[in-house]
Amino acid sequence: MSGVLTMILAGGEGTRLAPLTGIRAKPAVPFGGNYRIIDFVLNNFVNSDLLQIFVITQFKSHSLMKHLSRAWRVTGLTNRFIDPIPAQMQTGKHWYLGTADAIYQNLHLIHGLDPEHVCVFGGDHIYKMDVRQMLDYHRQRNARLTVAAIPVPVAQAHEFGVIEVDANGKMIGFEEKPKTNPKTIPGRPDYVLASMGNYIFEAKTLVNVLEEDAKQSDSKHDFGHNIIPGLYPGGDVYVYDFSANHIRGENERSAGYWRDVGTIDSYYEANMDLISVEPPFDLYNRYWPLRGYTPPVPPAKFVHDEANRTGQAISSMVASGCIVSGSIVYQSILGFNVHVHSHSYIEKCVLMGNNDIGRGCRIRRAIIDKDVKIAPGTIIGEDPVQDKARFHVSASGVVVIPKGAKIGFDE
Ligand code: ADQ
Ligand code: ADP
Repeated sequence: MSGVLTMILAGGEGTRLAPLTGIRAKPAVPFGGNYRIIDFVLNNFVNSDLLQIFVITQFKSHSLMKHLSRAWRVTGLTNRFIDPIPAQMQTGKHWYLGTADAIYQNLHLIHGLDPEHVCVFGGDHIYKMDVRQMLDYHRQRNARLTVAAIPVPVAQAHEFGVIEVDANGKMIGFEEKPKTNPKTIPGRPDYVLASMGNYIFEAKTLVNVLEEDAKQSDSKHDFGHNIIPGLYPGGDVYVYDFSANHIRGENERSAGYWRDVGTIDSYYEANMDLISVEPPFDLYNRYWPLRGYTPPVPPAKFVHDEANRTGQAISSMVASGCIVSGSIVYQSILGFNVHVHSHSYIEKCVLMGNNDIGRGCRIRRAIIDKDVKIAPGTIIGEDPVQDKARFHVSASGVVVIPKGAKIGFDE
């Protein structure tokens, strides 16, 4: 095998994505009709033929575990695996104290496989990366650690680890989520170089730094706050420019596409990216298949209703099992098994699946979680005051309806 072990961090609380994370971890949140957020990073590793993967879970892990067992089961014929790891309190009576502790508590898994390199990647970003190219970069430099990075607008610097790099790609500065005066990219004062939260460690370096960090009582035991700032001054920490990553069949529009879908608005916009006429993120590249879980349901169906109105979906993506009958779906994403009844109009919405939209509804700019039923004649997204009184509404005015809600039946 390649001597490369992967640990996907999928245990964060995801509070900023509430209420979608009310009952499930962020990596398990449905995305793009057919997928869960974690599918994208897993496809990166599977398409890179790196198949020794542990998925480190913690908060609200049941939905994620179910998804992994159904969509990502790898048989035991070879030493390839995708194994979900529950939090097990391996080092005492406490959950993971931070991302570094999440790996520290699982060091026995690293010792067991004795890899040369360990990829520690986040579980909640939408992007495509050929990880082999980052590994080549890491190996060529004999790096102790390589951090993937991407330019982001300076206004967002406070959400990221901000990196300074020399002409050879060596890390010479790092500040986690700077509140003021972030270091901008030389010659590009509107941008900072942000850490993507994806790391490739030389295995023995990782083990050493985690063991050291575990002894520090004042540490947050976090890669961004403690491990990276502590490691780079000692040298041999490199920065991998994600925009140099190339995947066959991708065009210039999609190069460097990476979204942290950490808030309702960023999650919503990333979904909308998929249905734009020339999408910056391409689900249809046959050289980069995107797997997920597909339930055994029939094809989507579009039907004339009794008054001969055509059910149609325009500039939209519609998953299997849906029925759009005598109604119009415009610029929207429908997950599995959504039924939209006659006289309804759905615009710029994300419906996650198992939804029933009654007759004569008008719904705009809403995220509708799984198993939500909406009564006939319901109007959402037309009157901001009413919406705020009834629903969770995001900063940009997107209405979010949590899983299983029944809307309009008893009002
Ligand atoms: P954040 O985005 O704040 O910063 P963080 O909350 O540390 O990310 O989560 C990173 C990953 O670890 C996520 O996939 C999350 O689900 C998981 N995770 C969080 N806490 C965990 C825990 N206790 N146990 C297991 N998994 C956990 C990080 C970096 C920044 C970088 C951004 C990029 O610290 O430097 O810029 O990611 O998004
Ligand atoms: P969530 O609200 O996050 O979907 P669930 O526990 O309902 O929580 O679903 C989690 C995972 O379980 C899904 O990703 C999918 O893989 C699987 N799943 C959900 N419904 C079904 C089903 N009817 N049959 C088989 N698998 C399912």
